[in-house]
Amino acid sequence: MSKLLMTSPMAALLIVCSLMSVANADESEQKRPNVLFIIVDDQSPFDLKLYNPDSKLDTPNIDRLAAEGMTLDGAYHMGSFSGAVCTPSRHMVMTGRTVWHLPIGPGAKTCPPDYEQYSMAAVFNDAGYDTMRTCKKGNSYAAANSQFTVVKDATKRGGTEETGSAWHGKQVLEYLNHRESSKDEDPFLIYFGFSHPHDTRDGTPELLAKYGAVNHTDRNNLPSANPKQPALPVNYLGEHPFHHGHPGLRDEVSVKGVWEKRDPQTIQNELGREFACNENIDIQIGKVLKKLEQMGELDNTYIIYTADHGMAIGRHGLQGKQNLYQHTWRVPYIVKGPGIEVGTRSTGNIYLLDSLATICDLTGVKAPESTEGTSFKPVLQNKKDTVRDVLFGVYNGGTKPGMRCVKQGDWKLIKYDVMDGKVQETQLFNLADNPHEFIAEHGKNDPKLTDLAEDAAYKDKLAKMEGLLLSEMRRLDDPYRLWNQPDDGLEPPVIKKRKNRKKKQAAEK
Ligand SMILES: [Ca+2]
Ligand SMILES: [Ca+2]
Repeated sequence: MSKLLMTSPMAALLIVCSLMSVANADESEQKRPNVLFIIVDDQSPFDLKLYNPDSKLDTPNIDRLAAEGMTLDGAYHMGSFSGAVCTPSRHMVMTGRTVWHLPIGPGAKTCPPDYEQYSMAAVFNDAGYDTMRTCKKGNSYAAANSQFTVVKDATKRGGTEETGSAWHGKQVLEYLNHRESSKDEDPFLIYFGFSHPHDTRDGTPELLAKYGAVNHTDRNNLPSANPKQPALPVNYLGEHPFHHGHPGLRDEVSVKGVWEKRDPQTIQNELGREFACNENIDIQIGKVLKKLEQMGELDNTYIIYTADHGMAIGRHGLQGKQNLYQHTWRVPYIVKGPGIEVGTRSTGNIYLLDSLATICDLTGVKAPESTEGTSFKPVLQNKKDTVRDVLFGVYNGGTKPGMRCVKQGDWKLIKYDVMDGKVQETQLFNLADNPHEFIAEHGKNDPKLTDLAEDAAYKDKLAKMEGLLLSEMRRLDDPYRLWNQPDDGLEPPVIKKRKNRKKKQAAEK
């Protein structure tokens, strides 16, 4: 056989050609995909038209990502044991660890001391990627952030190019320009974070005017009503029917422009500010997409768009991120990139903490063994609709044991055990019938559009969801139990008082 091939010129040509095509295939395989991970600070998915068709927010570039990729409807963050919800959330993004197994908080003992060596940038550096980040500073995982080769972090919540979201965009554009001029061919991981729409929501003058809002600073007077402002959220309330459990919480009492006010004028103005900040973020994303396109890198880049958690701003009478309603527990999540079918939508049932396992899976980078996240690549490839059946959430940065929720299918249970036993509340929702989680105070006069926990017809469903919640708390090493759960012999963690807390809070105002 080999003798025949050696003596036949045609066969020799065929061999050369086939070797060349193998070499070409190798070359294209070696061009590994890039990752652009976009994360905004404090954004409800329901701000976006993608998740709420009634929204008047314009985000053409985020819409483009969705049109060219997949939108996930069931994306959640697992929660927080701190009033600074950002902090555990960003630790989960960086490590893929579950909330009670983070290198901070009650789970610190489950992690080796140098845990940043297993975090996002460290993993991608080891795999030969160039890593760069820009984001706000603080309430984050500093040691993991410093693993990025290029770090351009600063908190930018102003209304100008230099003091606002454009600054973060500029850092990414400068980094890409530098790669281009130095002909750097290594794949990159860029963590493109923003400081907005987190308060203070100082928008640019043009975008504030578009959404009829002002950067309101006068505590003694209300901002003017303006027909250009966003409408009140569908589940707006003037107050929450019972205490949320965190007295003096900054987000509920001292955000500039809102304070403790929940009247329509204050809320609509603040939503206008939020939208102005959101659209400004979208403009910066547009500039980066254009640059990637011009460099010929856009089609070889996985682009993720998400937020560290959602936000209330008037929904259910709340202002902050310290609750477990859908507007705040859920996050926006869009992925575009090679192999993801354009314009698709999926449930997913993902956590933010699955991000690391997933970007590793998509790029062929080995995920650290300590990650507890699940890759949802099969969802992105339309092979599966979900990666898990049950979702768990916690907020207990205030009084203990705090709030918990669990969701399975259309059913969701939220429990509140706060204010030293003075508030012990249970809510049961069917999200297919009642997606906005209307409660009695919304006065909908429809037996389906309310909290069903007190309705005897759902007694069995309630018991099942209570059982699911307890099993998730046990599975995830939740160190607390609620009033109507067995104590399991647990000793709740001792919470260290933070020094200079009062001084720090005063400074944040
Ligand atoms: Ca945040
Ligand atoms: Ca390089």
